[in-house]
Amino acid sequence: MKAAVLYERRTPLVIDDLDLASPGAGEVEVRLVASGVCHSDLHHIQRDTPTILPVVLGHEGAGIVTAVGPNVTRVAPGDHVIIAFGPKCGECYYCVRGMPYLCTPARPARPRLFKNGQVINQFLEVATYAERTVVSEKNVVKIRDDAPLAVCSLVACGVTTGIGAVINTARVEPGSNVVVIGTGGVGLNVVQGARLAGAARIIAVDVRDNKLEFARAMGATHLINAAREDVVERVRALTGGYGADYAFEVIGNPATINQAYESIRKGGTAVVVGVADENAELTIKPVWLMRQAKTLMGCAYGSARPQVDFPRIVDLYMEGRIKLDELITRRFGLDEINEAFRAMEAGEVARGVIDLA
Ligand code: PAD
Ligand code: ZN
Repeated sequence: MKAAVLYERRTPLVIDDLDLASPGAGEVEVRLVASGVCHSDLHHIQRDTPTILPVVLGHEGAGIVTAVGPNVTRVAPGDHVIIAFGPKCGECYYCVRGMPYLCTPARPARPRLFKNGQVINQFLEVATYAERTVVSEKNVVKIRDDAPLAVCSLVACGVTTGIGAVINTARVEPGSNVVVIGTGGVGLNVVQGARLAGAARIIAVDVRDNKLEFARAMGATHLINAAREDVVERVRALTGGYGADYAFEVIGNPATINQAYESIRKGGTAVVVGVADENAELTIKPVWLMRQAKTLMGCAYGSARPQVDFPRIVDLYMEGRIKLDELITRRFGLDEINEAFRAMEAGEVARGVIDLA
């Protein structure tokens, strides 16, 4: 079975032949159809993170169930599924409180990928840059058969995170003024989440004009190129001098998190979606946090409950209420995965997708 392996940080992924375990109790095997290319994967290539190498990256996948182990009840062979990344034990402190995006399982998943007997780790317990994967049945969400799977792969991370940040995390009210800083694969979905929520103004901020044009197509009403314009000043000017009700940072950089915080009005909410470097620190004056009564919040995986949110998002797409096809600028073969990361870094694509079927 072919998969893209990260053997050493800051080196290209290697397309390698790996052995995949048969599904054990509570596990399923999925033939992957597609996997989106998310910046979070790139962070683990470029940065020193807690992820243990060697690892098969990829966490934005969809496919078809090919086999199930004993005691599997949620899905059967032939089912179309979107894969939800990260542990989803269903029993820990967070899972039972409806926050599976914070799942802290008692035991890690067993190793399922091997090269000559050596364990190869599965990124976030899913490892979707591969032809097939074996995951817990709790990591798969059955979806309707008539939804195109390649497009639905994006629901596994970028779409759910972006729309979820607006709907679940911040709970944006109709008529709000919303700023989205960083309109890449995830930020574009914050833009369309804001449209779905009925935001009045959706102010897209990026340093690349092509990204801003993508944002306009997803529903942004105003565009700010941060390379040429003062973001905070422009946002204030567009919001009657007050600042926005909500700002979403979707890059992962302390300077733009500060920009989000400065862009909101008194009593407004700034949401950090971007994943910052492990050692990055943020400086905010607590006295202003108090005086301006602002809220600064983090957003993991769009605060989503995948078993509820994935089918809903797929229905929204199938009813023409959200755009997914427009997110996919380019498709790549598995052997072109390093080129797909280059294209993302160069800002050439809204989202790249690896075709695996
Ligand atoms: P992307 O590379 O597609 O988009 C990033 C965008 O930011 C690009 O359009 C850049 O041009 C733009 N950008 C870069 N610097 C600036 C700047 N100074 N000002 C304005 N715009 C800028 O990445 P992505 O959308 O796949 O991911 C974005 C972040 O979200 C990244 O940190 C990723 O790790 C994180 C993420 N978080 C979660 C979560 O659960 N919170 C889920 C998925 C991704
Ligand atoms: Zn992601």
